[in-house]
Amino acid sequence: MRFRLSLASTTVVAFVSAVAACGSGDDAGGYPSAGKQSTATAATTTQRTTASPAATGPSAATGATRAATTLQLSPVGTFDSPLYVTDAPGDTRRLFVVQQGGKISVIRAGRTVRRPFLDISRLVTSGGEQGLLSVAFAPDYARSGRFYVYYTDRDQQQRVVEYHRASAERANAASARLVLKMSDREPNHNGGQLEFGPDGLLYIGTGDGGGADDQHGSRGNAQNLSSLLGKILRINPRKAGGNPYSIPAGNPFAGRSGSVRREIYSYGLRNPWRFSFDRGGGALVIGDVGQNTIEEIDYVAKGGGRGANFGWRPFEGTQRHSPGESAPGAIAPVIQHTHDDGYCSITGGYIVRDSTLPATIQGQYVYGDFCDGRIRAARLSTSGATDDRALALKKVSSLSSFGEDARGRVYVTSLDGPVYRLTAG
Ligand SMILES: [Ca+2]
Repeated sequence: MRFRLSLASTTVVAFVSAVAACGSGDDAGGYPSAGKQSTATAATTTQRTTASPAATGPSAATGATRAATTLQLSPVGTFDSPLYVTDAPGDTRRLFVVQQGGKISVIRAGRTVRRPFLDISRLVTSGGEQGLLSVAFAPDYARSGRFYVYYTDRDQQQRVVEYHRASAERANAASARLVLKMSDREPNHNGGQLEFGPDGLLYIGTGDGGGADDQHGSRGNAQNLSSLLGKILRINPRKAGGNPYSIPAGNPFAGRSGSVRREIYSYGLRNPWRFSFDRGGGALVIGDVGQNTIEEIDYVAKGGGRGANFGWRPFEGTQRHSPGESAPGAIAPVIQHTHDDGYCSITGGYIVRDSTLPATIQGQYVYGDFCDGRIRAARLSTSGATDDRALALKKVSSLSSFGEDARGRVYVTSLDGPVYRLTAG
């Protein structure tokens, strides 16, 4: 994620300008994931032409009912630097909008409740890529009232903190319990997504620590299994004995000893700013922000993210980034977009399962890019992406995030303020 406010920061200048570091064309070793994207021209969109992309769409000629066939973005409110939307299990009346500065607001019956659900602004460093970055409500929230936030603290470290609600529209600010704190030397690449997976466990996206080129440590953080950075982590966030959380027995490195971090679920990520699980089938889809050249979407079928290596920093997309380094078993992206084409920071979205939307979009992944601003859709599988195209919707400036509620409705946030819902036109 590259926020507008960060444009002047030296770290982001490094992010967008160090072109000389890339594009070497060094193909040594190739990309190890045969059967995935096979093109050698990494700097193009992975887009396979299907003979009949409409085969999965509605049949206008035979449709007995006139289902909606177009989409639109319907405004749901305007906020102060919104960057995430979700709802809480068991409560379909309210939406929660995360704002970068440290507030979570409630929308009820189409109106924004004046008093925030949570305001931890005084605890948060906000600006650039830092701030209050997401919230996740526990699967048993209706009973337990537990929820989790991810934010950059006043010491510029990343924290996952548990809170409890006081009422449906008010958190108990005094209930804070630190779950996980990650030291972080750079202000950029902070991950920030929290998501309860289909297994009820908490998944946490972390950035590679920042700077540029995953520069910290002898081989960076993302390939380093002793670091929590550049990963998707999986934990049971409940307090367990004297520990603030526990390691699920099924974690890929749960049986390792030594310095390997047993919290790691997936690795080889640069900045998985937004990722999601397909509510229809459990696939994991990750928007991993690129360095200077390639933005990527990664896709694995249900369970396929366990122990998966997504290739950074040896590879940026499928292009060699760090010559001579290996990324064992790396899984290639299913979609790539280049900075040459105006992309700068991919914004991962959701596989659409909202039955009120047209059939043409059902089961397809919607996503975007912070700079490009168009909302795109594609059909994803482990063998690649098809029908990747921009939807006929207005551009969203500073496209910071997507969100999804319990009914599968999809939302889009602009860091400039507006929040929209994707609706039938
Ligand atoms: Ca960082």
